[in-house]
Amino acid sequence: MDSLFPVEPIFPEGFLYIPDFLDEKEEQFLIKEISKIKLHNFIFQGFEARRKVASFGYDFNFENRSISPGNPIPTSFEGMIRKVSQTINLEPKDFSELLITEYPVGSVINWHRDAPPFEIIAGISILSDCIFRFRPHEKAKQGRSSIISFPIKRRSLYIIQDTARTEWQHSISAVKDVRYSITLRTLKKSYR
Ligand SMILES: O=C(O)CCC(=O)C(=O)O
Repeated sequence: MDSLFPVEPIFPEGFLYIPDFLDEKEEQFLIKEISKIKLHNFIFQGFEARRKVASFGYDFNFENRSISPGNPIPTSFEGMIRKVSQTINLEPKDFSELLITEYPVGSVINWHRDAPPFEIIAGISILSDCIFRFRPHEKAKQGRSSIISFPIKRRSLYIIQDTARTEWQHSISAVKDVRYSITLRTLKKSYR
């Protein structure tokens, strides 16, 4: 029987979701800072995705799967990085990479696990909501019934670590309105 009440999805272990992580003033500040940054089209295996990105701290090259030091993380993001790190008991310097992504209307991010050098992933949603999805990484476990799909609100924070990071893939369905995300990632010890 269908429930009259919305049922909270059961998130994979290691996934944390914090709605209203930013207040409206903090979001406006970040929108202004993002507007100062030149974003470029994301290229994966020779194909141009519709989303645009800019990365700082480290650059992961998706063509040869290598990592190299990148442009320094702009100081204007320090307050937000401090707030995220306090929330999950890390030091701001633990976040080695900051990625800004712009999703034009109708754009997606396909099923993936994040690049191997990175460990803990923190994602802040800006300007609009989206539908976030998880599915098992192991092919044999994949199927329609194994997809966990739920809304991620603008101004929220999510954290992906542990099993959610290693045993699950994530994706974002076509966005209805322009969305920005700020992704912070820590680097695994073996890559430092
Ligand atoms: O936009 C997001 O929140 C997800 C970003 C992501 O999964 C990625 O850049 O690998």
